[in-house]
Amino acid sequence: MSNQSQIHRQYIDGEWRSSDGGESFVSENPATGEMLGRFQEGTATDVNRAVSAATRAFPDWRGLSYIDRAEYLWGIFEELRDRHRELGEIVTMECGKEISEGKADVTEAWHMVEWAAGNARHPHGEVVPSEIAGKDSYMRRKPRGVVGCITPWNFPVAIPFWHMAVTLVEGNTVVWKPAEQTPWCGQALAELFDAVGVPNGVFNLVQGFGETGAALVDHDDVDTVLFTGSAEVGHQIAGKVGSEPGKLAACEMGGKNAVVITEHADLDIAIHSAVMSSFKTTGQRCVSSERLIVHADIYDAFRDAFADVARDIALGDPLDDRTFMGPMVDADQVEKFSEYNELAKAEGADVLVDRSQLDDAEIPDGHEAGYWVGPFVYELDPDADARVLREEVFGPHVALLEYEGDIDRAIEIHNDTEYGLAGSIISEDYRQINRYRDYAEVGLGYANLPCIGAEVQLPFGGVKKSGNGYPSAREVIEAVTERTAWTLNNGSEIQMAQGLSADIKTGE
Ligand code: UN1
Repeated sequence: MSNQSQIHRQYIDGEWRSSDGGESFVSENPATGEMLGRFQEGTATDVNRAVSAATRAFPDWRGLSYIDRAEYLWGIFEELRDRHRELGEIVTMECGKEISEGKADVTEAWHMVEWAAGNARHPHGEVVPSEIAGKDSYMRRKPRGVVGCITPWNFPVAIPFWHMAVTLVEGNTVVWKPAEQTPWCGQALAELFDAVGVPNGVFNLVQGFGETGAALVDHDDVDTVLFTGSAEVGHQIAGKVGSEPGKLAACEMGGKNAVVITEHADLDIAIHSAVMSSFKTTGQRCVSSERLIVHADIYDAFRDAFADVARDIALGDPLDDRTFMGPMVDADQVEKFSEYNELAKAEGADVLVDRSQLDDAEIPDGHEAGYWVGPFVYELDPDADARVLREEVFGPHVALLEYEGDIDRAIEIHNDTEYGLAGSIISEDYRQINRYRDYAEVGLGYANLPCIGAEVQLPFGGVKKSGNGYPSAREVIEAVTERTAWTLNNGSEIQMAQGLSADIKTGE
């Protein structure tokens, strides 16, 4: 538990500073309803102070070598590893995902830090030949300046490092606003930056809600915004920032992801992959699958087995390692889940499993005030004109869609959504797998695996409504640097490419 007697402050310019306003908010354990800590809410003035500090820190920070900047990150890498269990428990207590997921979140964070800091010693850019023998051309990168990072609650340690690790090593400075549901994780990470002695102003933390985030996005001196979260907010940010010359937003948003299970699937792999894709993190990953597209030849066997697991899946205290599903994150998320479950019924769904209202006996002792739900699984015609087949719920809400015909029919159903983040195919037939690989509209694709669990050394990003083309994790580098195509003349005369004359002609 964070120190309950104090109201945690913002971390600005290397100091814990009191917020300009008098407002504060609490972090709550979604499994128990217990208060975990109280945090000051950042105002536009606080954001302004943080951005000024980051702006002042930028020239010296960019003046360090990549390797010197990375040294600070190695300090954070050590801390994340040494405090794995403790930080994993904080993640689990604050966002409700079970302990193996809480710890994996911290592991994913140190993997990202390791990638970014290790990359400092790797070649950056390319040497490119010129048409003119005496010219050398190179691709070089420069940092963009102050980067505003806005991160979600469901990966409260990993995703901040997707944003910040590469950003800092590339020579930018950061102002970070964590999700309002997970301020304690924000506090814990700011304490890490403080402990390793990152120069003042290079990293800054402001806590708060959407208004605090908006002040960061709107700030004139924040040219780059990294956002991971809901499509609704991401599109607002992308629209706003995109209309301002010189500004850039890299937004990673949700999905309406699917697992395709063909007539050539191994049934055990299909069930295992579908259960993990739909129910890990209680369905609250942006890569979670809310659609299972199953061939008619295997449909009945798959449906019966999947529904059996959904009826039995172990809900419980997320700190107990026998638990598979913890609670949802908050009351709003439970309400959204219930609304979409009702909508599914209204849109003609045949409900197979409805554990949206749990019996008292299913709720772990001492956890009555938590946000408990179980799986909601239904069958629907894949051609139904139904919002539940196209809109993201962000919960254990899963449609079983039976199809007939070949792999192209499955891909047609798969692509019938505005989103395009993650997807998976289960098949023993390589031709079906390759067809799906080439035509499924996703940024992250899997075969004979769940559609979750991307690793940091891959770019993480979606297509269509799921992202705006600047993937995060490894390839956030594209968003936080400007590339220069640089050409140097080694000769003593100017010669031009493309046969362009370099002669200066005058009247004489
Ligand atoms: C998210 O779904 O919100 O691919 C992020 C995964 C994780 C990250 C997911 N590495 O499941």
